[in-house]
Amino acid sequence: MDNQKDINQIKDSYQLSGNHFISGNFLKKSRIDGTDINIISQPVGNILVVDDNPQNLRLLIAILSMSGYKVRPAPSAALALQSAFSILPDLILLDIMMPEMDGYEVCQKLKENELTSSIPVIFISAIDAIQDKLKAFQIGAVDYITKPFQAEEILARVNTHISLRKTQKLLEEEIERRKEYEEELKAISLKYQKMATQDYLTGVSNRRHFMERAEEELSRAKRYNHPLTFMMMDIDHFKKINDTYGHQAGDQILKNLAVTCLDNLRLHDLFGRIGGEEFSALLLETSFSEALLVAERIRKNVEESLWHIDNKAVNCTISIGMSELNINMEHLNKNDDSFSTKDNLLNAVNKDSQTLDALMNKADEALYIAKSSGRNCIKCR
Ligand code: GH3
Ligand code: MG
Ligand code: MG
Repeated sequence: MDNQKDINQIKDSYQLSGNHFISGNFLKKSRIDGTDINIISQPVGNILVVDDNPQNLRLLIAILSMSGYKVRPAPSAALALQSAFSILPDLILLDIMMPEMDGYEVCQKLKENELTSSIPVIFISAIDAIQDKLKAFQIGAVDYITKPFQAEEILARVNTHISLRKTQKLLEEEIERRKEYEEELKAISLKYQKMATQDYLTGVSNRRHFMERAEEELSRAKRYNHPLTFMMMDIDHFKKINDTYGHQAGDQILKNLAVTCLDNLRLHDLFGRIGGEEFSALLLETSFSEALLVAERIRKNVEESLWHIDNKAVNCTISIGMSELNINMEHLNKNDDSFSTKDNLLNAVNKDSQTLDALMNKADEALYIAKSSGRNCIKCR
């Protein structure tokens, strides 16, 4: 094959159509409003051509450059790998038979690396055996062109794979954009969920969330006759603490108190800030006597804590009011004949009257008694 003649023919046919090739860029003549203007296009793709035969290399460069592709030649496998990793090409035309390392091995190395694995590789080889073609596809080639090749065939296949690659890249970018968007949405939704359920200052449940969860747990406890205790806590003379140490110190005390309470409750107990300096807890599966021990531990911990806020040692006390779900434990879940229908009915009526509001009111009454009994104490109703 007379390569120089081929190249000249390709150039001639290109110039006949009004286009010119200038050093890697693609000069296109256009006519707008009767005036000829030259448009220099960006390369339509970046192709690495690997062939140890200089004539083949020159011919392929000429064919591809003429179509506006930016072409990088690599006359050996080693240079091909070096070139591919330094600037990622959009496509690789790869000769199979080369000294030292053949095209298959080059392709395998590219496919093994995350950076280069998705670059389409077209084998271009004089080997025409089906086993070799199959091997090429098995190791990840997208196409196979046999030598001697036609310029039109090279261009048709390269154009197809370049445009497939572009579509694939666009899709990948779109998927990435959507993933980022979804992450953003998730973060925003989480933020609003937190805002809707958490107390802004202490991070514990806010009143609404606490009440919602408490309603659920109360109905579960009633259904399964499980014990449950409600606790209402209020900081003693908090107004005075604010007046003495400042509102910010007061805020810090609210945060510290929340931590102290959480430290003394079990993970599945409910806890929330239901008012300015009022916190509530719902102790699940907990009888009055057990809850009393927890309440006393919290009261004592708070009383004994000395919080250092703005270089000042501050302490406070709390009063606690408690109420329980009265489930009449001795009679329940017994298939015993002595447990009369009347007892059953009484128990049902009793449970129905024990709404969350009723429990809270009772705990509130107990808290009122604790305050009027000198504060820093626990009262039950
Ligand atoms: P008692 O022992 O009877 O409960 O007295 P008290 O002073 O704690 O109760 P009172 O209801 O008179 O005052 C509550 C104070 O709590 C007044 C209010 O400014 C303060 N407070 C409410 N919310 C916050 C808050 O978010 N931060 C701070 N620093 N103070 C708060
Ligand atoms: Mg108070
Ligand atoms: Mg109060």
